[in-house]
Amino acid sequence: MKVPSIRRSSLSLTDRLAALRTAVEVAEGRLEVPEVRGARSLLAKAGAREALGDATVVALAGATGSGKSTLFNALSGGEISSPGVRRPTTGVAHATVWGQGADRLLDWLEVPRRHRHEQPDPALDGLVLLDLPDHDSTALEHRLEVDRLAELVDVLVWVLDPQKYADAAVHDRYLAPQAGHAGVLLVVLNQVDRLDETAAEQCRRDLRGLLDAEGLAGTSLLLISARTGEGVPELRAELARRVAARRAATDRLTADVRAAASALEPHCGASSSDALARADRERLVHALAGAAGVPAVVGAVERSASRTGVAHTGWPVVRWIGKLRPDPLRRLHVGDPAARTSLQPPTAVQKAAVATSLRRVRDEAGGDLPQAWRDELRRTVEVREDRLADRLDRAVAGTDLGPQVTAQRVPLWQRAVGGLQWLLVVLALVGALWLLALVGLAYLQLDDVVPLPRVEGIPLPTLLLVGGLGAGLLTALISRPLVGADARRRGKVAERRLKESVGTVAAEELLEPIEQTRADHARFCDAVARARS
Ligand SMILES: Nc1nc2c(ncn2[C@@H]2O[C@H](COP(=O)(O)OP(=O)(O)OP(=O)(O)O)[C@@H](O)[C@H]2O)c(=O)[nH]1
Ligand SMILES: [Mg+2]
Repeated sequence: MKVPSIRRSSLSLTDRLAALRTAVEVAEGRLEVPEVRGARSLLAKAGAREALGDATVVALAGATGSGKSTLFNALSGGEISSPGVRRPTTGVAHATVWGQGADRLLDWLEVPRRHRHEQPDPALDGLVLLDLPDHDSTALEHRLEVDRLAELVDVLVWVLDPQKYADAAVHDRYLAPQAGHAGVLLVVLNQVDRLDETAAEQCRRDLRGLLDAEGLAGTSLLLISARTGEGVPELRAELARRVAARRAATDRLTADVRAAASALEPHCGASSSDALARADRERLVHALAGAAGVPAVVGAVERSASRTGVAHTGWPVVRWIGKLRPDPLRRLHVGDPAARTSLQPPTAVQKAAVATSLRRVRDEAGGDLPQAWRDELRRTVEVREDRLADRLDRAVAGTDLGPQVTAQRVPLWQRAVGGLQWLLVVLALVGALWLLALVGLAYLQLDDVVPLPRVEGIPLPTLLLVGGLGAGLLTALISRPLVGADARRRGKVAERRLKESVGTVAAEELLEPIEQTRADHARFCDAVARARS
């Protein structure tokens, strides 16, 4: 006994072909292996069958009143399409489906009226029978509908009746053009119950002669009566033969698709590992940051902040010396995304660090993928490596290093210390001038006239001069480590922002393409598995 229902409950041929097509599309330009080429040519061969799937679509066509709907009902085992006395009766196509599925097919054929045959009939499993409107209709849309569906179906059954079987419209327009495609055509002469045996035989011979003359000698001709059921079993058997032939072709194609998918499977390998390890990503960003000169920029930010800090909080007597040196940050030309920086190109060591961390990420992403996909990952990365240096430099140039760096903002405490320094200078100056005045008074022997104020026994002008200078120096010394800490803090902010920029470049140029390739690999494997299932 046949067990088509078990096989058919698995994936349909259409779905399998679609899966194989997905696999081939993903592999396009990546896996140039013979197996992919094999699958591609199989798909080309499958061609239009893909749309129709495993079903065998049979349409009943003919003139109005020839008995299409009556025959359709007789085959379908119930009154599905109403036959009628008023012509034309059937306006839209009706369908009866034997077995499961076919919904997508009928959507594609745009047949809205559907009926599922109740009694399972293994011989007809997979048959989709359509009752068409009349081809010679007074209603134009009927004719268009017939022409449209006649193009799409597998088998066209022409239902003729004893009165109009020789109608030139049918023969010229529909039957004769099918010469050479005799296999897709089946001609039935209906309503033979209305003829006696001699007349029926006469009609049969006459019609046979017509068909032969049209080049349709290979087309079967059956005499039937949809009303009495005469000849209907023969028609059913003929349809079963067509279904079986179609099913055999489907089975063969299914086997071919499965074989093609099996051949692709070795290019799938074990599933790749999960998302890239955070540590490897970080190591890559760190190496890229090194090559892009991030430490140099951070160092310049720190030195620049130190220079400004010292310029404000340093001992005014010597702090101008620092200003003679140029700002290290300005020299690097950072802060303009459109410009190139003046950073040194990466050293051999930095380049090697990038290459190593990139290889690690790639190897990890490659996991246990087959060689072809690992090669693909390598190519994905290589393509980007060339423009990486330029993108990194622009990213570094365009990074906002923090408001304090960009606006060269001096912290409030440094301004306050700067003010204090000037105050101390003024005090020391007052002390110095005072002492100078005392020297003058002593010269004029007037030093006893003006009393000299003292603090704890120390003359006030001396205290002002020495104290002012000493306190200034001390303030500068105390401020130094604070300036350093502030510079390092700014350096940290700059470093974080620079690494973010480098991280974005790494993600866009390297990590995302790698992830994309991995996702494509997963899609490929999934499609292969489906086509093979
Ligand atoms: N005697 C006899 N009458 C039939 C037979 N088949 C159909 N008829 C009758 O013919 C008339 C037309 O039948 P339909 O089945 O509606 O014809 P149709 O081809 O579907 O017509 P349209 O839908 O208009 O294209 C009905 O009255 C049927 O009862 C048959 O085998 N013998
Ligand atoms: Mg009808």
